[in-house]
Amino acid sequence: MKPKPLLPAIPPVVLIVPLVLLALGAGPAQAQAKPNAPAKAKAGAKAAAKPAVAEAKRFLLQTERQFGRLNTDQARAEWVVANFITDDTEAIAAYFGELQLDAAGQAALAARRFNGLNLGDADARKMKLLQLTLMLSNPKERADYAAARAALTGAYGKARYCPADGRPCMPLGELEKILANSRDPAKLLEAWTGWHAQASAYKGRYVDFVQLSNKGAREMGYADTGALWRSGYDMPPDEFALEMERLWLQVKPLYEALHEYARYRLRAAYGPDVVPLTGPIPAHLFGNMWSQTWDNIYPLLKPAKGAGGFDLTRVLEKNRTTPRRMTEYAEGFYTSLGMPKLPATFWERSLLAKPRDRDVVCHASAWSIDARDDVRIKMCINPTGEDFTVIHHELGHVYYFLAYQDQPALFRNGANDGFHEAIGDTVALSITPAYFRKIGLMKEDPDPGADIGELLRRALSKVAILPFAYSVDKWRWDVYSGKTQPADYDSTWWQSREQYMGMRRPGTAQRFGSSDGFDAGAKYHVPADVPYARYFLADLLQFQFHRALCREAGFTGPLHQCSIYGNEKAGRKLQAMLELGTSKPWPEALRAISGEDRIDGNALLEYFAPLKTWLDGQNRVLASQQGG
Ligand code: X8Z
Ligand code: ZN
Repeated sequence: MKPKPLLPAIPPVVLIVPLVLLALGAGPAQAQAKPNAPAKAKAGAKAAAKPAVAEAKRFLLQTERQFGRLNTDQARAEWVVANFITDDTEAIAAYFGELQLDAAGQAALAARRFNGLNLGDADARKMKLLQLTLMLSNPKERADYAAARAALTGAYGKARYCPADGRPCMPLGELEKILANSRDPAKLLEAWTGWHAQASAYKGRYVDFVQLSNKGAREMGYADTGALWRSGYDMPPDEFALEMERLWLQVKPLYEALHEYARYRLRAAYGPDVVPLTGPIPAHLFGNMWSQTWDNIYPLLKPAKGAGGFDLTRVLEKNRTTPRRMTEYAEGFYTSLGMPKLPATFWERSLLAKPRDRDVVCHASAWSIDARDDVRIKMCINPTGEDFTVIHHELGHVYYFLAYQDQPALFRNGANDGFHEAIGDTVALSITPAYFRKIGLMKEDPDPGADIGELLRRALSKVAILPFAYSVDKWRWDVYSGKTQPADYDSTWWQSREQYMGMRRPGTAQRFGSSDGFDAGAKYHVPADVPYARYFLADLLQFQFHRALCREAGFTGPLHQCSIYGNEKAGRKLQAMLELGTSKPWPEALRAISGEDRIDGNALLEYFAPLKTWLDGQNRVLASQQGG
């Protein structure tokens, strides 16, 4: 997605909009914004006399009005380029990106004049939100920044692996299918390497982009872009980094138990020459291009007893479920909670299937074009269990957009970006066997003995992603701070994969990549410059939300058996939080739904507690069998 570090609070496109991120938390923006910034800008704060409160309020009104128009224009331009990647559409998107960057920078500087005035909570928050942005005062640098951003997303969207032996070129979607379905290590390695090699082509552009982005962050007084990103959480940036580490340490033992179990089962499937008994495991064996979720290798990992026989992908394929039907299933979940049906224009304007005749950015995204009812998704939907979940995820963004549309423009955003990512996933946690039975996708009654299988399947996405989601931005923070230099992009990326995920670069050569390699750039969010810490937060928050909503629904059994499908009382509780947008610091939004005011791993750990006991038991047995 085209992030927009520009007009912070009015993300035309969310899903992935870093803009969104920037708009968030309004931490102690004044504290971070050191006074070096205005030195370069004409509209410096120092020159002006102390402004009056009335002037500040007028400024906010005007700014919110101006941003509305600009954001809509930019969202349209970005929609067009993401749906038709050509040199011309890229240039158009870059043009609007540049305008928006300029306007956001000007507004941020102007907002600074009002820091310290007694404006009341809401307006003071708006002023802080406005300052969570980049500012590039030099027009050429602004143009270069916007062009680099458009070119990087385009390059990712157009990339293809073309085998040297003349077989047809393969886009990412086809390579992902090989990763998901093949069990031949050589084929897996070819697909993995074929895709990862693509990113070297745009590494130079990314290096330039990082420099420009940092320049923009520094003009606003942030240490670098990473510090700006970490400032979006209603707390000082250093504190946020510590919070992330605290949360990771909380859930690490569960990940380690899953990783150990996966090792034994992969070793049994691929043999000891491919999967070692100790040390990092080659990354191409986990069923996913980035090894971030492992659902696709469930057949290799499923328990001997209690695996459950239901295979959603098989059912969806057998029913020839269309992309539209998949989306209707998801809509049906939200309406069962008392939420409205999607607007007619959603169906007319969304892109739900991969077009055959042109390049599009297939990475799923949700869009709010006009901050009102013009909401859309863009996703190349396949009839798979994985996409069934992703479509619920995307509609979570869409229902959030719709819920906060009556907030003032600067508050039309998630409580923080982790909240935005967590809503659809919270709903998807209620996709249980009992739910499938209810909506007729499953014909038999759910097998009460299949709990561990269901929990394991869920853990392969929700637990497996934790170290990935934590470490992507840990790596990027070092890139932005300059601690990691371009020649070390690959080596530090793989050191980080090994340290947090227990995985290594596949293949025998280049264990740590090469000095001109850019394996990190093979992950969408890196060239698209979408911050990733949000997914780590979302992974924890969704279990806190799920637990709270299940309680609201009066459910008292184990968390993994709860589905809030059809429960309007739970729906109202969720909707009330969504409607707040980002009008309050996020702990207040969290309190409104769950009574808690800290993001915490305990709900996730509670949900998976029966699985953890089972994994520990399995690992003891498997370790003794395999001589570990
Ligand atoms: O990018 C996404 C969504 C759109 S916000 C499809 N996700 C992350 C990813 O694919 O890497 C969802 C979970 C993690
Ligand atoms: Zn998302």
